[in-house]
Amino acid sequence: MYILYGGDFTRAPLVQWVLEEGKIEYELRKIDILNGEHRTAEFLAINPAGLVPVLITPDGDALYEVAALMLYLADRHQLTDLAPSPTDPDRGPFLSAVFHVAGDIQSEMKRFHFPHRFSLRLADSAGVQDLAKTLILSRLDIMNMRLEKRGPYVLGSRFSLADFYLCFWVAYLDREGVCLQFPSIARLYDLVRSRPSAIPYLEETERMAAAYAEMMKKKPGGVIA
Ligand SMILES: N[C@@H](CCC(=O)N[C@@H](CS)C(=O)NCC(=O)O)C(=O)O
Repeated sequence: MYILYGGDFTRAPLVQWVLEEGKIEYELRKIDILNGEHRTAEFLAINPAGLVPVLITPDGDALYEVAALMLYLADRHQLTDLAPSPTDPDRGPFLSAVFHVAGDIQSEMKRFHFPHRFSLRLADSAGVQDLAKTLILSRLDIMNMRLEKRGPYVLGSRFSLADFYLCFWVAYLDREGVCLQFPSIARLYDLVRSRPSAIPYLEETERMAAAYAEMMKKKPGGVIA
């Protein structure tokens, strides 16, 4: 059986959603990152980087990097409705979208949520957060143009985990603002959010995003050091 280390205010729900879509058995072990559980000796022995999520496979490997976990599970369990197989012509555009979200959107979300780590002075934090948001919006603008030309999903008429991945980060951002500004992303968000398996995850993510934004207001010096 798989073991997933995840928890609130993490991106682990992305992996949980794939596990549940694939009806794959797993045990969830919650790590409370607000209370620093990701930095305990016990967790660092599992992932020395001190980052969540981590997936322990039935073979005993400890895998990390959320995009890798989603792709690994989809490939390993042949969930071709979530990830086109390596010989499918859609595989290239699919990988391209997944890596774009991982490398260019998700990484800026880290700066958006942890601006204090990228600021030499506390006073610079708000500017770092604004800059991260501006960069994310410029990338969503391009995504929006692509969806406008060839939507409604990232792969045209075919849903894939790339859509859920993108929507997860939209849910963690200023969702309403993004949807107003980018109609094709709004349409995608509505479509993904209407999928029964996605509803609880996106709703929960919307709640987490609102709660995290409140915490950031109260602790401008950083919710997590
Ligand atoms: N590149 C990694 C980043 C993982 C990551 O940053 N996880 C966050 C939770 S979503 C975390 O563990 N944060 C704790 C921290 O940064 O101290 C991935 O995509 O899986």
